[in-house]
Amino acid sequence: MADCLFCSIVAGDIPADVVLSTDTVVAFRDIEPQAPTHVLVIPKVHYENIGALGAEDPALAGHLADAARQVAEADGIGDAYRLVFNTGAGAGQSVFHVHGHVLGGRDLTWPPG
Ligand code: DGP
Repeated sequence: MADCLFCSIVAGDIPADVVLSTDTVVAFRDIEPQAPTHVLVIPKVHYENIGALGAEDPALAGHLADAARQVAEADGIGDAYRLVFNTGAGAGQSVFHVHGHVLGGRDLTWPPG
């Protein structure tokens, strides 16, 4: 999609620290990490948010969840990590290409702020 930051990362036009790439999913380290592990998992195809992805391609949403598991296990946090999808500007979403934040490597409090 034109003018989409994460589509540009998928295309290789903007560099990223990619930790996993499959036929359908890419995972790369967040540029503003909030935890020792902070990786974004995204589908290569553009969907605005997790609601749109889940409604239109639930199998791909499952691939995203499995990519998060693989990333967490590779970083040694497979037993304790958080997978967050900010959905909508009011919930903190700033990039409107669906992405799951894989967070871990420190104590994660609840409820989140
Ligand atoms: P959200 O606020 O949930 O939409 O999360 C967007 C995340 O994207 C935020 O944690 C920072 C990250 N981010 C923004 N621009 C870039 C970038 O150019 N490269 C990388 N790796 N991460 C980015």
